[in-house]
Amino acid sequence: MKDVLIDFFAIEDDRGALVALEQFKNIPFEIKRVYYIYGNKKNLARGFHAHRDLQQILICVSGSCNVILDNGKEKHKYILNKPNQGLLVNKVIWREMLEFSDDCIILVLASNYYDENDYIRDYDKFMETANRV
Ligand code: T46
Repeated sequence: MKDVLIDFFAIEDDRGALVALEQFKNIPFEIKRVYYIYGNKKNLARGFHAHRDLQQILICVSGSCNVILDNGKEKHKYILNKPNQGLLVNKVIWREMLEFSDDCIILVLASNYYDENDYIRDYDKFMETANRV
């Protein structure tokens, strides 16, 4: 699994830093939905699913967390702890999010509207789909 961490340009000055996210510029898809996840319990993992078509970018804008990505052939653990870095999660990738810091806030940019039918929540079904793509 390569090229999934994207470093965003941060405009820094005496006041702090600013990162701008723009579709088809530093975000490789049309952004149709934005949501954020916060208040997570350190030991309660989230995710455990893949998406059939959805592409997303996860940005840990505060604190830190770990994300495991699995494409059916290999798994990789990413530490997200930089507000100017995004993790691109392509379609048909199993994801697990864990080890949240108390101040963790994950901002997610998504390529489509919420659709429960796009989720693959069963690992065996995910493997069948991953083996077909
Ligand atoms: C993903 C990871 C990173 C909605 O109603 N609208 C939404 O846009 C989303 C994302 C979720 N929901 C509902 C569905 C569930 O009843 O919110 C509840 C919690 O969602 P879920 O259990 O899927 O949360 P996570 O943290 O396991 O997964 C979420 C996204 O669902 C998923 O697409 O990739 O964050």
